[in-house]
Amino acid sequence: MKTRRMTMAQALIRFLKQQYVERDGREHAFFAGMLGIFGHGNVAGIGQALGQNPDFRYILVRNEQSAVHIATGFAKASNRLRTFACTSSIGPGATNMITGAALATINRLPVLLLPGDIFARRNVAPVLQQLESAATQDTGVNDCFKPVSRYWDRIYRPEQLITSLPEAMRVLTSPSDCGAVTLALPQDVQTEAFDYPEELFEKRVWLIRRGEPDKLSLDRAVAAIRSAKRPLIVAGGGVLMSEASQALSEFVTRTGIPVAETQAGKGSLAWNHAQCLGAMGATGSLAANRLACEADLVIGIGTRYSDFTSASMTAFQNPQVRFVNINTAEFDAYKVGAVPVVADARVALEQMSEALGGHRVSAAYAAEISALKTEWDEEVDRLFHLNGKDSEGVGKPAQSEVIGAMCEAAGERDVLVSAAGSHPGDLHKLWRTRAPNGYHMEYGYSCMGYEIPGAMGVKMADPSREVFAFVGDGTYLMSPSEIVTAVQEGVKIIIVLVDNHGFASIGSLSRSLGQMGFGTSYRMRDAKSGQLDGETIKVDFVANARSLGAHTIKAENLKELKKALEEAKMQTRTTVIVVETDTTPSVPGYDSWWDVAVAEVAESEAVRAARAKYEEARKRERYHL
Ligand SMILES: Cc1ncc(C[n+]2csc(CCOP(=O)(O)OP(=O)(O)O)c2C)c(N)n1
Ligand SMILES: [Mg+2]
Repeated sequence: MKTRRMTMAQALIRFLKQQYVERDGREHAFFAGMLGIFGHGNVAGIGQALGQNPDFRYILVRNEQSAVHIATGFAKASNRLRTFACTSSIGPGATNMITGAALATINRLPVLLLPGDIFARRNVAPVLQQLESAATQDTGVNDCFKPVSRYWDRIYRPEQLITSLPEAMRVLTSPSDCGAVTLALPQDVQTEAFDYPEELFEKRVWLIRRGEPDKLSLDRAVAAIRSAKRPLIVAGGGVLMSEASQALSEFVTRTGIPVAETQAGKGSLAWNHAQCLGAMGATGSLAANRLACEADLVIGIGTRYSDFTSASMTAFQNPQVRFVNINTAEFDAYKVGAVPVVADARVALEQMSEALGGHRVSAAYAAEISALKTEWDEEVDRLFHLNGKDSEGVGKPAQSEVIGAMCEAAGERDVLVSAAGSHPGDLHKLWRTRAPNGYHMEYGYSCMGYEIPGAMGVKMADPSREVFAFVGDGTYLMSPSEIVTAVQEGVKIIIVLVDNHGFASIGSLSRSLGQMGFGTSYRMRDAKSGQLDGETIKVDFVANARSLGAHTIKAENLKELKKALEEAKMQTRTTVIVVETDTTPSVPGYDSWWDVAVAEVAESEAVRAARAKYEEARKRERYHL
């Protein structure tokens, strides 16, 4: 056996450079490089190896959590066919990545995490940043990655890489099992040499399979569709990951079956496709939610049925409703008592289309779909132009007007990125997606702080698309620092920062539960009351973003916002547009509900009233068995 003597870290980098994936005859390098921050736990191992491999791009970031978000945004925008690895030191650098790991795993997106770990040799323990245990020496903070990783290993000896790396790649490239993969790397082992077999470093192409459906399951699904009077498709993120938009469009054009989209699945169809009813569930459109309520067959494609999609299990009220689920993951395919079709979305849609022949929904149902769609499109137009179509607006715009202006400024292929706050709900309802992956909402973990690094990952995946990050003031204050990395890398994104002085989302949720918005707005502590109900805190976001290196623009009204968006598109540098909004005209809910449990006993009359309403609403929650 031919071998090559290298350190464990050098072998790892050399291996990563040789990993490729292939789907539909197209081949890509799987890793675009490594993101990270060095400390004593990785500088002499991974750091030395990266320095020796300048052709493997290394990106120095500002926060390890953001490194994972960049990798995740990149992986999602690449339909899981590419990602980054992330390196950190031991201790806090490593645990900073845990939030990112949870986010990636929940969203089923591949990222490779390489936290440094304490000395395997142990004789110098406790080392700086080591968590000690009196019960065992075989534990440390990196064990916290276990529940948030799809594959987890600790490399105590350099040769363990040889068996661990293929397992890591299997999981990262799996259409059903992918998520965060964590390989904890003790800092001494990273630097230890071993005679690695040359074969480990040969180019390897991982096939991303398109799973065929089982014939019997497909027959049952087709029979269910044939006998349904009011079928509805719920399109989830799996449609986009499988690049099945065209197949879905052909399937629904032929059959007339309408499509409601989850947060991850929005943009599966262009917004103006005749069968596209827009958002589904708690943040759903009037059209989708009305049809869901009476549907007798729900065809879930690539969806996990989160509570936002099922409106906390109240969305589907037809007593006869049945489900067909097309999913690469058996786990999701079997949810809600469905006929499970464990398969790739595109393949399943093509085969179902063929099996259904000329089958179409009834003329009456088709007319109903079309009328609801028209009604919904008019409602979105109204919310985009609250003061009429020609009004340029005076004073602070409403959030729906900001979304309207961004939608009109964005080109056909441009991408909107968001994650947490009041805008995911508004955007789910209102954004008009024109091309697949044009709507990038991280709503599996809905993590404040994902937006800016996530948008950077999206831009790196396809620099030909303009990328807009929609960011609340709360999110911005939590994590603005990756702007520095965007400037460093010449990655241009447009950040629209909506300043409403705190948490509009959780504030209105709190008020809807009778709690008066306690603790949700940015106010000074008042000397008299002793509470956070003093003056509104003013933060100069323009100065802040400029200090980090961004081009900045302040927009006082809708007219200035539209001008700012045009200016931002011309810029080559990351640009931050700050706009204060009027939160009074909020976007309503449309026949939807979300279960947030209210206090069962309380001194406040308003909370008691909210509890009574809550108990009533919960009666609509159903089991689908
Ligand atoms: C990391 C993290 N912490 C807390 C939350 C809970 N949360 C959801 S939205 C929100 C407020 C977001 O404020 P902002 O970004 O200003 O958006 P707005 O609600 O004002 O639209 C909070 C605290 C979260 N989603 N993520
Ligand atoms: Mg806010």
